[in-house]
Amino acid sequence: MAIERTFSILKPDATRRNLTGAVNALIEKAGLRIVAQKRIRLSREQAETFYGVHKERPFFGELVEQMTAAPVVVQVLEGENAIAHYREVMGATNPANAAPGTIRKEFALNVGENTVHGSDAPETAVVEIAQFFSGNEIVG
Ligand code: DAT
Ligand code: MG
Repeated sequence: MAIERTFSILKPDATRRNLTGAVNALIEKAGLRIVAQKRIRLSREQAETFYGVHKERPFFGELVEQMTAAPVVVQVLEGENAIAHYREVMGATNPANAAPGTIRKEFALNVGENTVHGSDAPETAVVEIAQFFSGNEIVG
């Protein structure tokens, strides 16, 4: 295994309910280091670009609406096997299927408002990090 970086978003349902610290506590308890973080409001264009892979899906419009409805916290997480590890810490996309102790089991409201995003592969992690952070904003 190697030290990796992955891209994370604390979604609007998290910031709205003041859960930034609670979610970060689970991230840090899992041994992932938050090496970059900022709170921003996504533009429609940013959300559409970010979730472009899903643009033909029936939930795309709702997804963009939800992601732009309130601030998000974008992050870079670092650690051993960080990409797959963070997916485990997040839990399944639908919180009904998420394992106990995962972020989505603890906090997600439903399959759309599911509290966090995490990259699904090394290639997507690189692209997603570059959409939101310049190299000197990431401090390992
Ligand atoms: P993940 O966020 O676990 O990587 P994904 O990439 O399949 O899941 O989907 C991206 C987001 O789109 C997901 O976090 C929430 C939304 N979404 C996915 N499936 C959905 C569905 N069936 N209904 C509503 N929103 C959905
Ligand atoms: Mg995904």
